[in-house]
Amino acid sequence: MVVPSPNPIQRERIRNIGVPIIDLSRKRSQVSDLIVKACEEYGFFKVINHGVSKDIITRMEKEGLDFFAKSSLEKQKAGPPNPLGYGIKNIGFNGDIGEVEYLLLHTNPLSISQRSKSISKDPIKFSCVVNEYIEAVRDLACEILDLMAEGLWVHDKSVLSNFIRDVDSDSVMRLNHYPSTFKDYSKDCHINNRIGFGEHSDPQILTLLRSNDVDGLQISLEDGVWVPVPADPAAFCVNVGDALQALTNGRFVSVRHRALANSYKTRMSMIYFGAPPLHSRISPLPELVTPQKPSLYRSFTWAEYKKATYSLRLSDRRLDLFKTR
Ligand code: GA4
Repeated sequence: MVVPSPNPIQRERIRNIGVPIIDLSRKRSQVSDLIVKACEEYGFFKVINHGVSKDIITRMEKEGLDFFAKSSLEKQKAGPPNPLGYGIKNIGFNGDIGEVEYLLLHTNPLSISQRSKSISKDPIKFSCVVNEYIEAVRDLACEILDLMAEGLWVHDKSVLSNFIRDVDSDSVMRLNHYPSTFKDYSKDCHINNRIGFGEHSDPQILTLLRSNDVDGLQISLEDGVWVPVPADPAAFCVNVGDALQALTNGRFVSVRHRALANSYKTRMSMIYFGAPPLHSRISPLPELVTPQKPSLYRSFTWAEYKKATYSLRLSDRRLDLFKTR
């Protein structure tokens, strides 16, 4: 069975009017329908009026910028990324490279407090700010997952959010810093469209990304067609991850995306990846499996999926390994 892909009319629409922007302050039933539609068509949408305070976002952004402004020697103290910690250019363990430096953190407060010592001169403040941001963004992710469950008419409305609410959730938070690629060779100005973070899908359930006012993110609607997602610091970009594609039996699409480092300005994104606990089992929700639409994926634990993820390259279609046929 083939995973649904957008038809030419949908593709034209997204090219002309851009990615769906969903106002969370609208009527709940309308919002859940719009979210389901966006996840089926694109696996991607933006949310506005999301309720995450500007203050929390600004404080997190400042901690990130302060960290990346440090000397390379200072930053290396928070590395190497194994896979958590500070990394530069190298992504994962299998030779993927990008024009990016990053900080990858587990969302567990204990892990954050331990890591902060090598990240900030004021580790207590750093942990507080990060924990506060993660809590706010996790709440938003849970709300979105509940809206999805409502729109999908599944029996247990918390079945999706429970995975990331769990104290043992394996969720991670990433700060990506893409330095400007503008070079002024006196009269000659070069702007390179270098790949900051190459094409991939996110392995987890749901991703919430917020960036500063600098473009770079692109989503792929089908192989070779890239749609730029204009930066919008007031919005969160939300995308379906592989685990949610499996849970919805392929109804939602885990969107392939990438980031370009092609700007005069430096881009920084702050990304929350909502994941299940390692021992959690992922299999298509029973309501979404019917004789007409049998299970597309076999059941797997998040630990199993993560192991497969890290054994492959960034752009590999790892969910294919878990197909039933
Ligand atoms: C992509 C999504 C998240 O950023 C991430 C990435 C992870 C990493 O940077 O360590 C991976 C990548 C991501 C997928 C394939 C593997 C693992 C790098 C890589 C080559 C933190 C994640 O969970 O998967």
